[in-house]
Amino acid sequence: MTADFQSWAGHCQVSIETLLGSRLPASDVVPVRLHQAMRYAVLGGGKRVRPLLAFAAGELGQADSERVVVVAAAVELIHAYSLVHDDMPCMDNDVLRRGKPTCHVEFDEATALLTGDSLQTLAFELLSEKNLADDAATQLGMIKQLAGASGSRGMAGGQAFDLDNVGKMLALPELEFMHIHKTGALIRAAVMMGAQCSNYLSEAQLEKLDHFAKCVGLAFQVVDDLLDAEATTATLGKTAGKDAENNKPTYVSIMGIREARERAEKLQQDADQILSEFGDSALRLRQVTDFIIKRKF
Ligand code: GRG
Repeated sequence: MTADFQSWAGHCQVSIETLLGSRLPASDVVPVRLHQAMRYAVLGGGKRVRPLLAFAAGELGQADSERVVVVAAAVELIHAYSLVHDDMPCMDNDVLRRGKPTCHVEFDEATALLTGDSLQTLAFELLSEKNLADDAATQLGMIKQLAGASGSRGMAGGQAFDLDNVGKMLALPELEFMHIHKTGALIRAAVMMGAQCSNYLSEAQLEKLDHFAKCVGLAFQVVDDLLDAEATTATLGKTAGKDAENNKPTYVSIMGIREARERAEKLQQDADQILSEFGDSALRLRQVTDFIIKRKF
């Protein structure tokens, strides 16, 4: 990771943290326990990969960063909600997330459920209240995109498919179907919504970015599977080795570590190939992709 990228990413992370901190209800506002849990689940942790993608896509189109940070925050709120619900006993039943006890362990199950619900609705509140695009139709399109990416034909649907297939052997196309929905849809929304904050990108360019985002979404998941198999709980800040323990189909269980690593590299090449058509303006997107592929946590 170059110093230049590190400082850019650090700057994005500070601006997203500041916006989220100011838009999440304060922890002394009633109902206090719920607001404390919402802040606990969102602030001070996570790599903020989806916001980084939104910022990088925004830069590609020279979008106003004050718009992009709102879009990035909305996507991160949906992501945080999904982690809170995913960790609950009715789903993955995990006790560690972002290096600290999961939300239902720190608070309780009912609070965790309401925390996820409230983070989800706050995301749409943010997206609907600010002038995020030059015309209302584009902004409505963003809201629709995030709703689609989060719901039963996106992330929640992918999660349902995942839960249905625990303990079963999946073929690669089925595994990819699951990940395109469960993880890929939100990553795609982050890129596309960041790009849509700009007025300068053509339909053809947006289509290319969408293709890029699909490659990155899958690459993210391949690396996530590799890390689950290879990294430690201390490095990940979440329980390592859960996929094998829960007998979950993954890229590693289907194709082994070496081939999964090759698949991630091939997806990065495909992503870079698409970005080459954008020249230097895609520098940040190339760097975020590289960070996603080479990350250690
Ligand atoms: C509960 C509707 C619902 C959906 C849950 C995304 C998801 C669906 C579950 C998370 C479980 C999981 C570990 C999925 C694999 C990929 C993933 C989303 C990893 C966590 O994302 P990171 O690495 O996390 O971006 P940080 O903490 O850095 O934000």
